[in-house]
Amino acid sequence: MSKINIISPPLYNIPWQDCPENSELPVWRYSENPIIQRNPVQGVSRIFNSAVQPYENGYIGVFRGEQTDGIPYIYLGRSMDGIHWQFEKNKIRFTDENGREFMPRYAYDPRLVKVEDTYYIIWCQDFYGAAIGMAKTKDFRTFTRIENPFLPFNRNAVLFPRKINDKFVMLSRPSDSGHTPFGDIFLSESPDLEYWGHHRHVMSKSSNWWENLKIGGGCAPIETDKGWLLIYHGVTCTCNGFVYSMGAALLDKNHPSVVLKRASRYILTPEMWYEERGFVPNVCFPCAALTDSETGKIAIYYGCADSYVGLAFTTAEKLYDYILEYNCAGEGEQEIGRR
Ligand code: BMA
Repeated sequence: MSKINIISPPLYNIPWQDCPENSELPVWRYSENPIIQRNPVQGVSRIFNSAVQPYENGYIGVFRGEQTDGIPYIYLGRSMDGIHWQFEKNKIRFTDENGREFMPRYAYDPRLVKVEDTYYIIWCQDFYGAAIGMAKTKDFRTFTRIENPFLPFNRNAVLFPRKINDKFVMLSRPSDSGHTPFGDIFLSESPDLEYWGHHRHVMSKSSNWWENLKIGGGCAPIETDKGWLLIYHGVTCTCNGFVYSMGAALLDKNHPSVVLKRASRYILTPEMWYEERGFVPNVCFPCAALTDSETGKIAIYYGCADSYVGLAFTTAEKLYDYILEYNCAGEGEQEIGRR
């Protein structure tokens, strides 16, 4: 196994199960999945595509809750072990910079990223079509909206967990307003989280069948001494609709629009009943990863069939070895200029 070190604080109580014998893929599922069942909160029929962070002595998370009127919003949840969650009854109330209430018409697929001493929630909302919503909090009591960072149409925005070359860095996936049949991952930089520029192309969909329609950022990139480990989603189209799998790549540490390596094979694909059967069948949609730098453990939270939350595990070594073994990054992916 190759040596690779995660650069983050240790997380001694990371949710964990050892790898079962004969696991062909580098990622394996929690045996008690799904960890969140249907109708988890009054007025919410399904929770999926959600993100978590260590907080105080346990964990906190932002959860996509599909209300019983069909409209998605973001709900706050707390957990001691990262597996059993208690949700707040009411959706998160955002305020704008002047303290006035700001509630998007809908909000879905939240990511939660801590940069320095602030937590950022990034989601998809309506701004003349699908666009990126963003808010910040330090205490999970007040949530201040950051005005539309990007133009429509866009989805799957995820921040890097630290500034790079003194800039905030965000991945996103420009799209259309429907069930987008295309899409690559791009990167943008900002000195202040308000003004974004230096937009660069990172990765395209590929000729690998599982990701030959579109791709999109998933978990916040994981910093290692070899570069940024990116766990993302890749989509293919079948006669019965889209299939969402998880993929992995390694981005350059100082110039993360450069793809150093990229696995030609998925790291997880819908196989279990809770991934294959639900409101939208055949969806594994990664949104967050917890990491323990002492052991290299990684716990991935992913949405299952737009109906449940699942937990899956890997290690930095296993993921890195798999990316090296099945690397298909092309030379064009390694220039900065074209981007
Ligand atoms: C995408 C998003 C995700 C969803 C996926 C599969 O376009 O809407 O929230 O999980 O489709 O339905």
